Amino acid sequence: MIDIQSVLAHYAIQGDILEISPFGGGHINDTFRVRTTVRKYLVQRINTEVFRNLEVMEINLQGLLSSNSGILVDHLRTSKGKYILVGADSAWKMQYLNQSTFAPSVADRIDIVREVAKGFGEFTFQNNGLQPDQFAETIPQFHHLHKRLEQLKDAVSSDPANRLLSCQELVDSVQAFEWINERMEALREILPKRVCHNDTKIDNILLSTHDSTFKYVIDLDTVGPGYVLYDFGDMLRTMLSPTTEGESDISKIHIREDFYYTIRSSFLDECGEILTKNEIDNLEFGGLYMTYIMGIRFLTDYLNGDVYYKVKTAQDNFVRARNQFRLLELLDEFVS
Ligand code: GN1
Ligand code: MG
Repeated sequence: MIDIQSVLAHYAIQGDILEISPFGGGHINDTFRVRTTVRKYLVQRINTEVFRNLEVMEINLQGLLSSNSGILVDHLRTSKGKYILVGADSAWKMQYLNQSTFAPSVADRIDIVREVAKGFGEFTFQNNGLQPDQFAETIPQFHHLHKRLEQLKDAVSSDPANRLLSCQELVDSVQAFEWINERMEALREILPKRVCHNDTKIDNILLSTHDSTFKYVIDLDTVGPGYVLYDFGDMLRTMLSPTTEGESDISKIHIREDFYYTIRSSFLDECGEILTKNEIDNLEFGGLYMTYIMGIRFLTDYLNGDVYYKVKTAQDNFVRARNQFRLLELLDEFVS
């Protein structure tokens, strides 16, 4: 904790520190809650193995937060005026922790799903005025399926953790969906780039604890150029089924049609007017795209021996991948 105390000294926090405790369940960064005599904050250690270009992240944050009108949580700047504190062997950022809000983790209520979709719809609408070419990807080719397929193929051929036999069936199922990559390559020619969130899972919205209405969009690490179908797609991936990514009972994964219509109409009510016909026509395809890419990424990490996502057991990435491929099958039936 001494480490964190010295980080906090770079930000003008109010009050005396009473408590520092681990917070939330992201797969990549480490987040801590700081309680002082005056208020609460979140301080986050950025995983610099994953986010290697902190300058890009800083520029993106500055561009985004300066245009924010009320839907992004305020971040603190260091005494040098930066959002990101870059140390010798770690990097940090800090934001206010809003009282009376919560991040949903499972899509068990349709009113929650409506509010999450509304939040990301408003985010899309507000970012319409931003120039995507003034932002860059914090992780190069983050949602580039072709690259993700290559990474999987490398992991299959080198099998560094000796796990291929235990997931051969999943590996075989990847090929049947390679058409998703071809379709996306064609869409890149006709879809406009936007400043997107790029990680619109259900957990990345804060709702009011009083009435579960939308308050803030959070986790801005991956904000940068992208396509609206990425952001719409990740909502479908995480909200059509009432299960979490780590669900142990695969039979519980199913698609709720009414949730689908709610997500779509709530999102489009906020930003439909700024989207092109091509974007609107391909929103559902985004669900297939993001589910496929996440299945591939979890499977690749399983094969590589859990070097990217945090895990508690050696089966975690396998279960996550298996669940994504099950969801993908169901989604494919649903949209066709
Ligand atoms: C990671 O760490 P977290 O939960 O914000 C990942 C996303 C995945 C998500 C799956 C930088 O996000 O792409 O969709 O896990 N972020 C990164 O839960 O790889
Ligand atoms: Mg994230």
